[in-house]
Amino acid sequence: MKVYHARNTRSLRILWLLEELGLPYDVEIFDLGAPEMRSEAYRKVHPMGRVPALEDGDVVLHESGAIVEYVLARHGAGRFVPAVNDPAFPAYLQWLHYAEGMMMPQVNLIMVETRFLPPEKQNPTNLARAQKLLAKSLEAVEGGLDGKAYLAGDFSGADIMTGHACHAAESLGIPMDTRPNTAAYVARLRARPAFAAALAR
Ligand SMILES: N[C@@H](CCC(=O)N[C@@H](CS)C(=O)NCC(=O)O)C(=O)O
Repeated sequence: MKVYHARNTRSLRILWLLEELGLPYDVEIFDLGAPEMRSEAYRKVHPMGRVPALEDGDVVLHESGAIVEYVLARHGAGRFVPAVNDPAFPAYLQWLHYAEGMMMPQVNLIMVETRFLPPEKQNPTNLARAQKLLAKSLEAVEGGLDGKAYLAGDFSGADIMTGHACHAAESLGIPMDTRPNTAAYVARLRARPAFAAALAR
């Protein structure tokens, strides 16, 4: 398998998952926003020139959540996914999708406002709104973690998705002191050897 990756982005999820599964993979690393990401060749892999993307033989996939589901279904040997009849399965689906549905749009906005736009184009109102919404989206995570180490029973693909979004929120300065479950969760995820190995690639 080959993963297209840029540091400090969602593509970390795919490296992390493959490290958790102990699967071999190649990685091509872009500088985020570099012209190569918009090249004709790369647009055949990812039509929008973004990361992550995955090649697995003839299969070419983009969308981090779809890649997580694909890798687990084809190569996971049953790991990191509760069975359909497992009581944790509905929560697994919810948190697998919550990351991209509720959290990452705000993470994107904060990144754009604070890191990519030149100062004269930055909009403090948009930034404040995104920070507020991202903090609000963490309330559900905080509740979902009550009495639990992971979001859906044992560590799962849901933690790769929403756990990574929590890691991103913390890295962007969303306060964690009022969210003890989430703070401990982010620390727990970062302490996993596979997470560290993915960061090191
Ligand atoms: N929903 C997509 C989002 C992909 C995405 O927006 N990736 C960002 C990095 S986190 C990117 O490649 N940005 C580069 C750009 O916008 O030019 C996914 O989960 O894969």
